[in-house]
Amino acid sequence: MSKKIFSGVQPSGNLHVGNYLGAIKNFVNFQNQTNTECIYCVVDLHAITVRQEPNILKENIRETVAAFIASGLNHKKSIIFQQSTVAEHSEFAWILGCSARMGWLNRMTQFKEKAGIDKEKASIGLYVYPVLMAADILLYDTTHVPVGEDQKQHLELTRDIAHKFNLDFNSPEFLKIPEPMIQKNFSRIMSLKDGTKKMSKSDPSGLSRINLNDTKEEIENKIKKAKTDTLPLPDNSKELENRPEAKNLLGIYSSLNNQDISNTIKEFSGKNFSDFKNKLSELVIEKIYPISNEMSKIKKDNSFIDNVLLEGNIKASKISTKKIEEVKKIVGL
Ligand code: AQP
Repeated sequence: MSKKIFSGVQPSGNLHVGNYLGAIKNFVNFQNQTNTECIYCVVDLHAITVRQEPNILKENIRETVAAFIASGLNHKKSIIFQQSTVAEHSEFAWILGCSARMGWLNRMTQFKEKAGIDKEKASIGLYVYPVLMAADILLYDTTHVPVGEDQKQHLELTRDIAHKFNLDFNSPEFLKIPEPMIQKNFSRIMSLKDGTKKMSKSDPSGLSRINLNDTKEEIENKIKKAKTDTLPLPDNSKELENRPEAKNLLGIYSSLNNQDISNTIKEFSGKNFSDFKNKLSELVIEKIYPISNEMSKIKKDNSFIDNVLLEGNIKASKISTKKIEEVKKIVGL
């Protein structure tokens, strides 16, 4: 059976190693598989659920495309496009919002985390964003969605909404039920300053994450300052359970090197953090710095980036216009 892949990244700036290892690296793997059609979206409508500076947003949209291409995506093989240019996403989100239930949205933990204590002041967009995400995915008859572990609950909601819509309108199998593709190992990269918190674009501390556009010196400095504990590195994975920072750094090393954590543990068992951090810096510079370098070259050519998006927007519109027409017919609009 052929696969249809859809995933998105928010152009909210500060793209980091977590976004790369949890999502973008996988996007590239799928692109290179046979019988697989890939659609990757710069989800700008998701980004504006929290305040974005208009001029910076425009730049961040281009920067996200630059990160996709610098990481190995090829716009001739995959559809790369900008969500807000394909109006069917918003239109479908409204229709799906009429099938989704409040109780389901109330359970979304990401809303609770992002809205904080005073959730009355959060935007309605932030609350209903998982419905827009469902529309993004279901519009393209997606079969598989590669995402980081933090998006698992939203994917389950997407599946529930699709089931409910098919049931409500007596159209079994009209909306395809997508499968999440979450990496088994290190699907959640943690902050360099707190191994219990997700590495995140919006963390106010720049030292908490390695950005995809960091210089070699910035990478070295951030790894040097990353939080650790005082013990030498362990010889078994069980011991890592109570050592979140050690677990995270060993995980980043394993994931970048495409190796099992057990091999990384074997390599560094008994060593102190400063030796390990030197090796980790070397590896991050080897794997991430070329992406950073390539991103700055691509970013110099705005017309190239704009053309990549224009090409992708046309291809995405073609698919989504057809699907929304079918949706409207089923709903009776
Ligand atoms: N720390 C992470 N580890 C693994 N995967 C991650 N992803 C994000 N953070 C990590 C995955 O990256 C993809 C794109 O994420 P996004 O831009 O849509 O938004 P997000 O999940 O909200 O990412 P951030 O960095 O945490 O942004 P802010 O701070 O704005 O909320 C997704 O597949 C995500 O799972």
